[in-house]
Amino acid sequence: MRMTLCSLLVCLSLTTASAQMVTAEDMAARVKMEFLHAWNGYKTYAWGHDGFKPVSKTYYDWYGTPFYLTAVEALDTMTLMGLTEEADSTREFIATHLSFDKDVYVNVFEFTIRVMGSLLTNYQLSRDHRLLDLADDLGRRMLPAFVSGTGLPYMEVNLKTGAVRGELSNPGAAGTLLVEFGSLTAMTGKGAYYNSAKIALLSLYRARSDIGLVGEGINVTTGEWTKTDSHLGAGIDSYYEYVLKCGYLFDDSDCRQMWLTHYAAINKYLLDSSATGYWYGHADMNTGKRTKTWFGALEAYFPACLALSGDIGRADRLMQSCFAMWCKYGIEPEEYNYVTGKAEKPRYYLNPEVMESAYYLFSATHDPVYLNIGKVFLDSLVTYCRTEEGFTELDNVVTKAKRDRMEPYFMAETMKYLYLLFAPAEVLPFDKVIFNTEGHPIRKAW
Ligand code: DMJ
Repeated sequence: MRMTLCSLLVCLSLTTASAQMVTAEDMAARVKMEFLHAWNGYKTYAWGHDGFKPVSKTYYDWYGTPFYLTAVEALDTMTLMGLTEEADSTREFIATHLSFDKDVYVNVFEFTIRVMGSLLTNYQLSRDHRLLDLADDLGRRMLPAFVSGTGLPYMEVNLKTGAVRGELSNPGAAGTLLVEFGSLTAMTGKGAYYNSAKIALLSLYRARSDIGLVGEGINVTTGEWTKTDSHLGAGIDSYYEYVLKCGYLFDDSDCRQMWLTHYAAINKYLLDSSATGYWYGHADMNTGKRTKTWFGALEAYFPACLALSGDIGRADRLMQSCFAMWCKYGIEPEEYNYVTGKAEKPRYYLNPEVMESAYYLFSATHDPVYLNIGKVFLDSLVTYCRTEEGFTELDNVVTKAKRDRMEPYFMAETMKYLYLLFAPAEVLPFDKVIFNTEGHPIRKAW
């Protein structure tokens, strides 16, 4: 990685000296300790609930009734960290308490990536069949969501009745299901799962514009685009990620072709190699005309995709930009205007994407610069987001004003990717797994 920007040099010079004194082993141990800090806070104040509010030291549930999201999401991270007793007791709790027989509407995308994804990974890690049975039960209850006329799933499904709602969706929600639903088919032999998610993915692909881009809003009953802004961020991001990953995970030639089409369009219309660096901005999906010069925390997953696709050069250049964006305020904003240098959405929700990209790039290149970058990320999290009992989101990366929420993905992704970056490669053979978009690794060994 070439350090070309002043802020990178400043940021790195502050860290390189100290990074040289700490080994990757020390760093892995530090990440594990910080994970336990957050986990113990959750266990003390929010056990039996979805999420932890680390400032007020209480809990929250997404739907009034708990699905134990933090415990579900943290489980494979604990196993990978070697926290075996903690993982075993948590798995037992989940297997005996988690139930989907509830009269609530849940978000199909979120329950797929967070809950089904974790159940599948943890089934593979433990061979505890109860987890696969739970994933199968959840999948069966979510299948009615796909009956929309276009094959694109409704946003929400009632787990008990199968009733659906939410016609206004987006590619991220409708097209980020095949890693999990396809794996569920491979593990259970029930073809409906793969087919439903694949049809949804194909419907999105067919709805792409003439120049090969997708927008950020689509109606699942008509297939009409409701928002035509195109970018790599919220509402679109993991659609591209799953097109790429499903090509590898399932040897799916449709997905491989879809990735190539989108990859060319993304590099033609979204790539913005401006005076301030190498970025991917926004453009209208039909005309390709630039609409915004924004890039942010969620888009920071894209260096990982580029690295996975074999494009290390672009991955590395974009990672430099991500790191410059991080260094600007000492922590990254949700949306950053790379032309004006201002945070357009200054919040930081403990997002993991930039750590994920550092891990992919280190795994692909073994260049220690990514370890130094990872150390900066951890130091920033500890400096700005750590509370007495956990870690919290920031309302504003400029003022560092804190919110009162620790999202479960902090345990599934942010801490896991940092740990894997520093841990010995044997902890998880990188080339044998595909991570779902929530950081749950799925091994292609059905
Ligand atoms: C996670 O829930 C998933 O990674 C999702 O794909 C989008 N990003 C959030 C965390 O930032």
